[in-house]
Amino acid sequence: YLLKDSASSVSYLIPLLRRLQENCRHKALVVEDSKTVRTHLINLLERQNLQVIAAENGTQAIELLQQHTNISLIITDHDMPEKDGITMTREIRRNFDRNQLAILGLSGSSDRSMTARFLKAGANDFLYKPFNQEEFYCRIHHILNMKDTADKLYKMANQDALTGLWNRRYFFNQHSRGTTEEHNNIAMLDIDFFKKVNDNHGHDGGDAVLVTVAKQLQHHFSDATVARFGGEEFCIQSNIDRTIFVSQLELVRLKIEQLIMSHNGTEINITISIGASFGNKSIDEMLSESDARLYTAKKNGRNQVVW
Ligand code: GH3
Ligand code: MG
Ligand code: MG
Ligand code: MG
Ligand code: MG
Repeated sequence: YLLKDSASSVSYLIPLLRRLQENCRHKALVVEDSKTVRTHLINLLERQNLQVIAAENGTQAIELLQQHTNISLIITDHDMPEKDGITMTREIRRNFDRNQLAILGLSGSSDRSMTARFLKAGANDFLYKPFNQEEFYCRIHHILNMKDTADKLYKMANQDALTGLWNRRYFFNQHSRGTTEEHNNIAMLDIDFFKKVNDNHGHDGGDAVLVTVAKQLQHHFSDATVARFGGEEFCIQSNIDRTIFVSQLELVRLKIEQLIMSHNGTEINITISIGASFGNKSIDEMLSESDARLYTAKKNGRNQVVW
């Protein structure tokens, strides 16, 4: 059915088909006051296997944006009652950048400055109506490929490749500005005698342990930021009450102590040491306090929480 409308060009069929298989997940929001054009746009996008929702003006679109968290693309008209496309684009850009949420502007206006005005307001791209269907598809796919690349780069820059946890960079970007939250807790965790795990079970065994510990931390601290700082060292930032936080740390310490992991038919037992810090101090202060307490935990025999 792709060929039906685009028989004149074969060159972009391959990326189109690849997207069809890989990316059923992209959700698009069509914003257009004309029912005929809206229906046509929805139809074109659904044929590319995109999930589509629609709004009749900018105000409605912003409401939908608050209800749906996973919209990757907005296709918007300019002239609409209540809120026009350029005003809406400018408002959206206060909360979402071009990589988080792509916007393609459309307009049937004869005003040739429309392209520049949309782009300056923050649109990723613009097309005059009526448009050539192939050009529309090419631009949509270009925008979505850029978004996929941006998502991939974001992951590579902020996630730990082995465990899938956040990395140090993400942690500092998130928390260096301080917090306005009532409760602010930091914990530094370090696996005890991890070098021995590598020596006894190989680097693969060590890696498997890191993945298991990461899973445990994610499970026990699902509302917190859990990061791998490097090697066998992890950091948790949480905004819950401090007594609850300490009991969660004790619980995960005990859970890991009791856990019997198996690697290539042999059992691996490990323990972890933890240092925690609380209050609304700077992130640097809290980290060095946690680190000092982690050192105390190691010195006092490991497998314990110091706070
Ligand atoms: P302590 O109880 O004092 O923390 O002793 P330790 O042996 O855990 O600490 P040490 O810092 O001496 O050793 C950490 C080891 O972690 C050394 C390094 O080879 C290993 N390591 C670091 N990153 C990785 C990794 O990604 N995978 C594996 N398998 N090992 C790693
Ligand atoms: Mg209109
Ligand atoms: Mg060490
Ligand atoms: Mg260690
Ligand atoms: Mg260490």
